[in-house]
Amino acid sequence: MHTGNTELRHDWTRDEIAELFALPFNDLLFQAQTAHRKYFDPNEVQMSTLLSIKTGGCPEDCGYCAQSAKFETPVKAEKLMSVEAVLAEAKRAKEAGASRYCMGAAWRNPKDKDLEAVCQMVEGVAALGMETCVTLGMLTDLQAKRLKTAGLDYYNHNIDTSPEFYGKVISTRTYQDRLDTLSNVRDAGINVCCGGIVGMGEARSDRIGMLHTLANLPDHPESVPINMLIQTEGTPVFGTDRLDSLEFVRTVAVAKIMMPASVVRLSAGREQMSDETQALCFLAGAGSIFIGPKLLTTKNPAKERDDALFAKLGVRATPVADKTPRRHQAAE
Ligand code: SAM
Ligand code: DTB
Ligand code: SF4
Repeated sequence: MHTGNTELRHDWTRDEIAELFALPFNDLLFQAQTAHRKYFDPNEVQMSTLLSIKTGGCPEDCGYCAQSAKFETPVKAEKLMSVEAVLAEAKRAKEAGASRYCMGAAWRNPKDKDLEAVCQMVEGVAALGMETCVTLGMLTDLQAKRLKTAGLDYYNHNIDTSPEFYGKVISTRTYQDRLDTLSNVRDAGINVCCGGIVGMGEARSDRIGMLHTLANLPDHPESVPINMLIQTEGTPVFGTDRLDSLEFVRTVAVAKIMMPASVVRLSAGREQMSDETQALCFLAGAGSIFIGPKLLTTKNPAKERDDALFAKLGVRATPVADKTPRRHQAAE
């Protein structure tokens, strides 16, 4: 049984992961916080801001997503934003304290012409002194290389859930499609941001299966977003029972123990979470969040609420100039 040493493992069994999930809560959180401290400053949280550069009208049928054209949701399809408009938003996010700017597009995959516009956005955001991240759907190896030459720091592409549950949520592309894009991103030398969503009606065994896939990739993703499902009326998963908050915290903690050198991101769902749940997520090793009033199409906590929470917890933002979270030296 793994006890939180500094070795990065890629040979986790599902039984071992189930044992971690079943630990008494205090033991689990202690182990996760201990693992976190080997690599990160425990009072620093990296802050990113998201922007939907191309909203809605997506041809995919991801059952959780308000942007799919297959479902009747309140989200209206829009065109790709102009480079100037994106850079103006990025500047505001930097002034509000974000060190990374993440741009998302509701595409199955980018057309080469659109990719050129995204590359200009990446170059412009990097020139502002922020890290860059984009999430554009599936990429070919050439497209991944093109993004790398534009200076892209991170590509977000989630496996979303376990291989078994995946087909219950998405039918228009396969788990293997996701893995192929991740491998193209990795081979291009771009940092990988890959995680998933919980609270879609999956079983604990699916959360185990999801973390099993992530930690057993040839390299752990540098960033592992754990999203709590945000329910939108009209999507197939709308009306699913809300996942217990402590099970969410457990998922963050197990992710941290399995991938201690990765930044586990407390991603979608903070708006609906209590301060106490968020504090437990930080204790469980979440080292990164989204700030700003909006995620892609849904609400994120207001600045006043976040500032008050960070002050109460003594949490500091990873400085913008630092760009990457500080890692303790001995650990790698
Ligand atoms: N279209 C691209 C794709 O799917 O790869 C990029 C954008 S997509 C919105 C990025 C990720 O956001 C999804 O993979 C999913 O994990 C997450 N996401 C989307 N809708 C969500 C929701 N309602 N609640 C929580 N996470 C969500
Ligand atoms: C990720 O894992 N979570 C972010 C980001 N990657 C792109 C997206 C969350 C989307 C939440 C629903 C919305 O705002 O539309
Ligand atoms: Fe499209 Fe991405 Fe939403 Fe799936 S998650 S429907 S690919 S925007």
